[in-house]
Amino acid sequence: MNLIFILGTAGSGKSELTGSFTSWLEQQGEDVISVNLDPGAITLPYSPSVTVRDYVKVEEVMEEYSLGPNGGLMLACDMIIDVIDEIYREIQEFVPEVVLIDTPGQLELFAFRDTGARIAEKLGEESKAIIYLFDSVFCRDPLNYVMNMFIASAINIRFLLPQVSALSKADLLSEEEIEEIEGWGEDPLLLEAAIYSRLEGVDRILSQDMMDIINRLGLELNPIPISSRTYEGFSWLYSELARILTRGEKFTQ
Ligand SMILES: Nc1nc2c(ncn2[C@@H]2O[C@H](COP(=O)(O)OP(=O)(O)OP(=O)(O)O)[C@@H](O)[C@H]2O)c(=O)[nH]1
Ligand SMILES: [Mg+2]
Repeated sequence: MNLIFILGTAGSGKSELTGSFTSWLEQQGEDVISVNLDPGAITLPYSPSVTVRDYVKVEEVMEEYSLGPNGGLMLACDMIIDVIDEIYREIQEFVPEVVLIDTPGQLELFAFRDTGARIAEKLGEESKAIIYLFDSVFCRDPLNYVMNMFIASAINIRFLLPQVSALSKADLLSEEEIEEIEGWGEDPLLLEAAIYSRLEGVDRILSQDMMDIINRLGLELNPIPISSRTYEGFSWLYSELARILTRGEKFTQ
């Protein structure tokens, strides 16, 4: 079984990708299911095979513990740990080859508290990978692009799992904009030039320093442009995941 966690900042397109990539993989003949781990997702753009909301719902947690939306979501995310064994059992009943896992809207609650890493740990011996979404609408700005590199690196260090970056909602950008962002991924000098010409003051210094640190880590972060609307980039994303998880073979033999 191959578990693929989809992470990204709030609104970056995690849920849409979970739904659209599940359908797309089905069309490729893959035995795939989707799992929702966001206790706050009152509506979803897909029907998950397994959902944490059968066990933990943010609105009930808020009411029971008299918490606001953020406190409620924080506690609800922590509570996933208590039900992860049951969720895992439910997943196993499907005997899938690929499991796409949608994660909570607030990335930091999943990735930077204990929750995410402990969940990944609890899911045992399965092969695992992460898709990190760079939200393309924000990534037109080099400062935001570097911020995303920084978060992607932090996730990499935190989870220590193979990771693929994707530039979500690519249909919202022009071809030139996508090419520019792809260039930043391939050649740090192009990113540096964009930082220099488009940013000034603290933004410029911050971006440059962060970029230097990230580059020193030596991580491959070049995001693959994808769209859940047009399915652009899905073949590329698929082949990257297969390369990482199954040495390029199809998941379902
Ligand atoms: N044009 C376009 N819009 C997209 C795409 N993917 C997501 N969106 C839109 O972006 C918004 C956020 O998408 P979601 O999939 O809910 O993002 P998310 O990361 O799950 O959001 P939260 O869980 O609330 O943090 C929605 O309005 C989507 O319709 C895409 O590929 N293209
Ligand atoms: Mg979502």
